[in-house]
Amino acid sequence: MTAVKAETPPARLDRAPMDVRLFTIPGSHPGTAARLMLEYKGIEHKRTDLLPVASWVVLRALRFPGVRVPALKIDGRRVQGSRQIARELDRIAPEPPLLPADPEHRAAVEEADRFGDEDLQQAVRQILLWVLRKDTAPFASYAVGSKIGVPIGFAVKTAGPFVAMDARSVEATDANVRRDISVFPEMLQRIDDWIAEGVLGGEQLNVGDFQIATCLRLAMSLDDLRPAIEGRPAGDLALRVVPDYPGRTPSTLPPAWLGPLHTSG
Ligand SMILES: N[C@@H](CCC(=O)N[C@@H](CS)C(=O)NCC(=O)O)C(=O)O
Repeated sequence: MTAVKAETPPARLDRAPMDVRLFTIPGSHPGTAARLMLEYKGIEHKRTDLLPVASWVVLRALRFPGVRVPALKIDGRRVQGSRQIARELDRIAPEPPLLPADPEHRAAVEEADRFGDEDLQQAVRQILLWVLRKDTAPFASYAVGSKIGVPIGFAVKTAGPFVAMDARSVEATDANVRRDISVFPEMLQRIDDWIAEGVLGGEQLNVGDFQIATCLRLAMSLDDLRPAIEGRPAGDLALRVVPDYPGRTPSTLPPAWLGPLHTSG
């Protein structure tokens, strides 16, 4: 199916100007979700791209409560986490809403948002970090369009210990990655079902769309995962909501682990 660009409404001019800065990491899926939700709301903002792990120190120094991105400063206030950011954006700029008003639709979108934030996001993160720990070279491709403050070649050369720390911190172990891959087809089916039910992929996008589409786009940057996603409703949604996503990682995962992706659907 042809990718249709996400409809970005015109920036609202009747809002008092705000000083907004997004802190993210190159290729971060929730970081991209936060950026796209800001754009969807027409909220002008600046962005600081941080290197993984170094981000922990910077966010602490900036007095954010946690060490993960996305982190947002709005007129001096600090909001951290993609779900919290979505709700704060709806509070400060209600139109267009990220959470639908209809209670039933809202509950379904909230569950999709939770699933994206807790389940899908972590599965994709564990798989990517497992792969990057074997070879950091693809990291450079995720930094295209980012301003990380050091030459990307230098960042890649020195990335090994940081990626290893990051992989440890998210428990990107063999067992977890094998489990992630084995449940991936069920996850994709769940997303296809939400699209069929109108929870996701409607005319008006919602937080679940941004949360899930960005995870899928990051997953599609992995040559091992992309064929399982593209050409189905979940893949079409990903391309519609996130037309551009940096990064490409060649096939790296042991072929024996990929069996569940080939036997599905
Ligand atoms: N579920 C959280 C996850 C936040 C998270 O783990 N972000 C990752 C990037 S995707 C991070 O900050 N990692 C730190 C690092 O890589 O050093 C959210 O959506 O905000």
